[in-house]
Amino acid sequence: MITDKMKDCQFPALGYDYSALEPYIDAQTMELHYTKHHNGYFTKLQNAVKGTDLEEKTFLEVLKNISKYSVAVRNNGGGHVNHAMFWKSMSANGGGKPKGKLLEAIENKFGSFDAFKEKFNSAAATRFGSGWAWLIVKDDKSLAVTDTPNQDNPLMDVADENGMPLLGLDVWEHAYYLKYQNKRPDYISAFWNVLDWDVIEKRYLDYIS
Ligand code: MN3
Repeated sequence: MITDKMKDCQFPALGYDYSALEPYIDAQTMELHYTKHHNGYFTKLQNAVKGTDLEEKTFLEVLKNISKYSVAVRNNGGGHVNHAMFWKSMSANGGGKPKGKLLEAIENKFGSFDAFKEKFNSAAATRFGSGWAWLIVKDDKSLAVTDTPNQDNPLMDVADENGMPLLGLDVWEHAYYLKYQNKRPDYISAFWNVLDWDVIEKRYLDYIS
């Protein structure tokens, strides 16, 4: 999707019912998040791109050079890409651990899967205000955990640490407040129960191959 031209950008299907991730993520939050928040970023991005030279560029080109573009393209381009990836990272049959090469890479980098979880949870819990926590693959193919403010992502040239995102967790209050109120750490713990590790591992294998 990030290698598509911006003019070919489509609003992606969610791929499951709003209630599919219950009890971890409630149906009302899913519906508002997808139809209002994500759709809002998507629509504003289309308006910002229409009739400009961005139409012929790919998401990847634009994100990697985001400092050259408007705040509207940064916020809504990031908002669209981040959410499109987020929905696909989750499944009603999710949870557990990755297998194979991704598990091996996680254990090599962080010591254990639990140590990785702890690092990711901490990045998500301590991200001040709105933003995202990430598992990324850097240019040297090593893994890292990082976080970004607002709708930035690690592909953007403005990010503290760059890499290809494998997994992102939305920690904006709109992602959890109806069910979890101020208890962001409870939402973060619940997230592990809906992760689709097959999808995440495929991103990793596609990127390193
Ligand atoms: Mn969101």
